[in-house]
Parts: sequence; C-alpha cells; structure tokens
Amino acid sequence: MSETDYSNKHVEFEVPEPTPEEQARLDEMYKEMEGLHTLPLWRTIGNLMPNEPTPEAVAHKWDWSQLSKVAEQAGELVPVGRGGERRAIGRCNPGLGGNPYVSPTLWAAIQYLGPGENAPEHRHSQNAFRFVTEGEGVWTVVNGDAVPMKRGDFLITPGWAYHGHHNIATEPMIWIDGLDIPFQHVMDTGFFEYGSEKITDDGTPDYSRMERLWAHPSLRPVSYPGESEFSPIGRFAWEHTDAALNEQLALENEGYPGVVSPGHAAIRYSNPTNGADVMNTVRAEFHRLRPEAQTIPVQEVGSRVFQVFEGTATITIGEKVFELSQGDMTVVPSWQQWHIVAGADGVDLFCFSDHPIFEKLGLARTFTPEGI
Ligand code: 1HN
Repeated sequence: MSETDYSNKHVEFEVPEPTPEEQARLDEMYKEMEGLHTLPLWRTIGNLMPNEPTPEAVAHKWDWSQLSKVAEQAGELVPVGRGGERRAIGRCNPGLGGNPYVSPTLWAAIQYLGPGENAPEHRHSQNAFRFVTEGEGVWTVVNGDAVPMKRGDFLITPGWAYHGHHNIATEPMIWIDGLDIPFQHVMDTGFFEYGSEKITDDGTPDYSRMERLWAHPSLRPVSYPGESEFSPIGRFAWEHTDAALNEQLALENEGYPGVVSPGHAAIRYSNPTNGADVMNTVRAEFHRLRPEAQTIPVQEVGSRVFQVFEGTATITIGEKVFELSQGDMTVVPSWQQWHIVAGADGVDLFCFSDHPIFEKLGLARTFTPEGI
C-alpha cells in the first residue's frame, strides 16, 4: 500500500514568516506581477482548482405567473422585428452577474408572439430548442420546412439552421427557448446571420417534412445512411412523449422494468441517426412522476433546468427547497444534489441540461448518495 496521502483537501500553504524587509520586497513583487498581468499559482490555486465544483450559479426558481405577465406586457409595448429578432426574455441566474444566463452554459427564455406577428428568419451557430407550454397556432420554419408548434411539443433548431416564427392564430403564444448562448459566448464560437425577410411557407401543416421522413419508431429512410451531428427530426410531438411515459408506468404496474426508479418514468429526446442527444451541446428529457413519487437524489457535473409542464412538486437543490407548480422553472447548478418529490397529483417535468458537453470532453461525473 502506498504511504502517500491522497486526501484531496487543499492544505494551507505555509510560507516562512517574512522579515519586514522581505515583506516590503514581497509587496513590491506582487505589485509588479499585477502590472505584468500575471498572478502566482500559490495565491490562486484554491479558487482555480477547488476540491470539487464551487459554482457561481445558484439554485433559483422563476415563477411562471410573474414571468408570463411581463411577457404579455412586452407583447403590448415592444414590437418584434429585425434587429431585436425575438421577443424573448432571458432568465438571469442571480449568481452570474446580471447576464441572461440561466447557468454558465445555458440560456432559458420565455418568448411571446402575438397573433399575426412574425419573428424574422436568421441563423446562428448557437444550438436552440423550444418547448411549448401553452397554446398552438405558431409555426416555425427551419431551413424552409414548416414545423407546427403545439402544447407539449419539443422543437430543435440546430446551430446554423435558418429559422423564423409565425403566429397565424388569433391568440398570442408563449413558449420557452433554450440555447447554448453562454457556452458559445465564453468560448468565442458564435456566428450570426440574418435570413430572408420573406415568409418562406404559407401555412402550418400537421407534420413537418422532417417528421414525415424520420419520425417513425426505429424506421430510418434508407436514402439517408450514416450519422448526423444533430437530430434530423425537428419536432418531437407531444403525443409520442406522452404515450412513451404512459407505457413506462403501465409496464411498471404489470411488473416489467422500464422506469428510472419506482414511479419515475423518463424519456430522452434523441438523434435517430445515432441514438445520441438531439444536439451536440444540449440534452433534453421529459420526466413523469406518479403522485408523491420521488427521484433518486443525484449530484452531477453540469447544469440542469426543470420546467413544470403539469402538476406540482417540491425540489431540493443543495440546501434550498422550492415548491413548483405549472410553468415554474428551476436550475440546478453543477454538483449540487437535486431531489424531486411529486405533489398529490403527480408531476410532468420538461428538463434540459448541458451534460453532452462534459460527456464528450471526458469531464462528466455523477454521484448518487444511495449508490444506485
Ligand atoms: C433566437 O433565435 C431565438 O429563434 C430565441 O426563437 C432566443 C436568443 C438569442 C439569440 C437568438 C429563436 C434567442 C435567439
């Protein structure tokens, strides 16, 4: 057995007590280092390399009723159009310096589009998705393909795909947008281009062309071999998500495996060409818990966002506890333990995370205190 102490706790770095003359030279030296735009490791290692992640992002809850009210106000007061591009209101994690970052990697907005309004086409390298919490009547165009949007639908616009939104209904519509904006901002990988001013299609079909080609269970078109970096399915319709979750719980009743843990069904939206996540940087899932069912407590690298689709739940994130009801959103910072208990009617939760980034880079870690 090795004699070495592999304890990962940082110890206080001890420097011999300097004489007054040495102290004066040290002060001078540190000033000079600062002037040279440098910092010595022995004064910074605790912050640079903590024993485990110490996120600046904090666990937080955004209340849907308050947010949808300001989104409606923005609908009355602020036009949507070229320049602003989207009437999207980004959630700011209180730990991240006022930036519209829900976590260090993810953006999560509420977007509002009134009847007859058009959000013009553009494209960017940031990967984006929408999850529809209420209503229908908006369709999105992705690279010329008209994609309908309905409650419970999950839609992707992978990086560099042209996209615009059109509301042809008589009611306003609200949905959530998720993008990898903060990640791409800090990595300096962002590109953006305006698209056509024209509306490239004139109506909303029941299914997009991408769905008609690809969205049949495990039946891929032979004309499209190989893998693609993102899912060719642009819309994951609610009817499939709902049916898959119902079947997991029905099979649990019949004594067959399939749920994550007792009373906890979950699906991951996936890329049918390789079974991986729908986009390179973003994972999206949907979780359904039976009344009073619980998730297994878990700690993981990366950040996770939950939004209640239906029902109520209590989520514990680190030391914080939030009561969630329909539309509320909450964020789990890296390495903070999270645990959800469903309310009396159960809960349906949409969830997205940055976990694919860390899995690809070999940085993913998960810890379940119960060892499951
Ligand atoms: C964007 O294109 C959308 O297409 C939403 O709905 C939010 C935030 C920043 C930059 C582009 C959308 C966005 C965005």
